[in-house]
Amino acid sequence: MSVGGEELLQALLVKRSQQRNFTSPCNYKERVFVLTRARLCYYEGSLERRGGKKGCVDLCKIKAIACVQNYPEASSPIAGWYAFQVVHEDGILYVFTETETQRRQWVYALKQETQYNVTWQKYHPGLWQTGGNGWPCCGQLDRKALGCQLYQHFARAFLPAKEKKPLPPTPDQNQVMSSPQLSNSSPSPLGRPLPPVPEVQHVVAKFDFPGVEAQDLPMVKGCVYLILDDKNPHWWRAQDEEGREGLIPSTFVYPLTRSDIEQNRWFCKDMTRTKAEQLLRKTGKEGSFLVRESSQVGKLTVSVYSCIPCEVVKHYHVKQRPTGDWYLAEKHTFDSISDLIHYHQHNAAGLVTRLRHPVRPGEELPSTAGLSYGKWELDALELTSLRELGRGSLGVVQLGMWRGVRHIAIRMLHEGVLAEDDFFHEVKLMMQLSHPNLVQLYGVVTRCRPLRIVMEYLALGCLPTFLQARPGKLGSAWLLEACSDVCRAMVYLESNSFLHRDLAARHCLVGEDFSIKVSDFGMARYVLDDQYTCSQGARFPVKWSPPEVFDRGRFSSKSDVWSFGVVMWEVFSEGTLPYEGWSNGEVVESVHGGYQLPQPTLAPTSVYNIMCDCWQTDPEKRPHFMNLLELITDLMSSDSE
Ligand code: 027
Repeated sequence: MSVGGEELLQALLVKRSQQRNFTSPCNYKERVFVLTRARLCYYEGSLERRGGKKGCVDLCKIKAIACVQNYPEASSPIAGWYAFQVVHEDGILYVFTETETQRRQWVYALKQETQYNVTWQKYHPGLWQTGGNGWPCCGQLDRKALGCQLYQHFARAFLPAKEKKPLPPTPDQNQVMSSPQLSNSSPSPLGRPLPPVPEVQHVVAKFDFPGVEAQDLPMVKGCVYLILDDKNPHWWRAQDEEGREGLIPSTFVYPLTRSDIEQNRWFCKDMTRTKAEQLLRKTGKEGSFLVRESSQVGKLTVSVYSCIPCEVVKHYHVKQRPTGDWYLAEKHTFDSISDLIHYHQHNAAGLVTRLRHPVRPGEELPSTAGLSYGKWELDALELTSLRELGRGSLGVVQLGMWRGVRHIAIRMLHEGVLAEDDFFHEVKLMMQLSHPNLVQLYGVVTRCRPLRIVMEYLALGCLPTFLQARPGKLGSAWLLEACSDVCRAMVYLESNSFLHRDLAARHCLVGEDFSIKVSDFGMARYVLDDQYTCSQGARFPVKWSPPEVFDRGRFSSKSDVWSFGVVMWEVFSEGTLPYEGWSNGEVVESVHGGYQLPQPTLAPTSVYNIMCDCWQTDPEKRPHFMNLLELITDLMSSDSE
């Protein structure tokens, strides 16, 4: 086969004809398009019987590849088809595909093949209109008018993974990493310098986002978007390749500059050792594996499950030679981590088993802050109930669906249990709170009865029940991690000057990936039941309250800290009720006398000391949540690996 002659793609697509007379109506022709490393050519005939060559564009002459908005009349032969353009030295070729997937495939491949071309600075994202209508994107009437949008080389997103350097440390999760994978100095495979990395921030969609409201920008998984405004932490203004703008949920994307390995099915960035073990054991499949960030900053670990001859989870550090090559087993080294994993998917080569089944939790959509931006009142007709999850004093909680696409938890409020006006006023603020360890509030239904509160759904139920069902199974590393999840949520609330007021293990829920999320934050203020709100009441959470709260009703972040200590106790007692069998009065009396809950059997003294820090009588002496998180994180890293 001749150099560059290998066929990368071939398909029957539609091409818009290149009229010499630019004002005459256009017509469309079916052509067999063939992409090789050197050329994009099109032929008459069919895929089976390719006819004569009708045209060809040398890839080195291509200036830009971009999707275009197709605006045909309904009667047009290409109505409903997807368009892209090939801007080259001699003109523009418009090509139409029947599906979005096919368009993506062609645009992706073409961009990949032309990524080192010197590209045009500006192009027209719109489709040139014949009949005197000009460019729909900018309104200019001259076909040769300068492009109206800067051409971005998105192809960088699709470069093969070459992680020659260790991953940079990530000291601050919130700080967007800006270290480019490809520096200007590194030569490209073709020996030409790479174009400079743009300053603007691009992101890649982790999931399809169909868009909810007109203000939203629909996203396709794997496509790249330009961020125009990220001032709101949860809903960002973004632009797609066609120049359309709109809002996207920030949890659906990751920054383009991050390592390509994150796109792999087996990569679980934030997974800890204990969560990995639990997840892998749950699969019960020989060779289930995942790759995660090790507790040593900047390093990766491969965790593999094997059940032959006996159940074990092995953790292998991904190591690197001074030459830059990666390896798990000394004898087998690779240019990239992706290559390394690929090899061990087929060869055990020193591992307990070969890497058979990539495992990644959270195929479920991540939560968004509200179901769409600025919308807190939901339409009852868009909610469907599936089954009852549980009953509380406020009402029944049901598992449901929103618009048939997203699982939700719906709390149906009993009549008169909540100070409705005050609560619904506060909802707008509470919806702004968004954190991976908080159960997201999605919105409310106030236009019809029963009133409903719609929240994020967590599939494994409430924490005490989860713990009680697994006695002796979880181990103190897992329990400590559960505490750190709760603590992270509380650091977030404290930093937003938001008090929980009723933190207890029963208000913590467990997700599919075994992460813990805190719910019902701030709700206590709106409950009308005297037995719950008044510290003498039978339902007041005395067992979770410090003296200044049950004596004088003085809530503060430091009273939340006391409650957190009790939650730690509940966790390390595997879901046992604190002061079991004691009346509220007995608890008040004992705590006044200096009584503290005893050290749980599973809690090492280092952990119990943290609980006791939370139970200082003087609220000022209790640590902040941030200090607690540091203490817990220190114990976690000294405990494993
Ligand atoms: N809530 N509750 C659940 C359950 C419950 C839940 C929620 N999920 C609540 N978001 N998500 N399982 C129980 C289960 C909110 C989810 N099975 O009782 C109450 C799952 C599944 C029951 C026992 C596992 C073994 C707000 C807290 C209402």
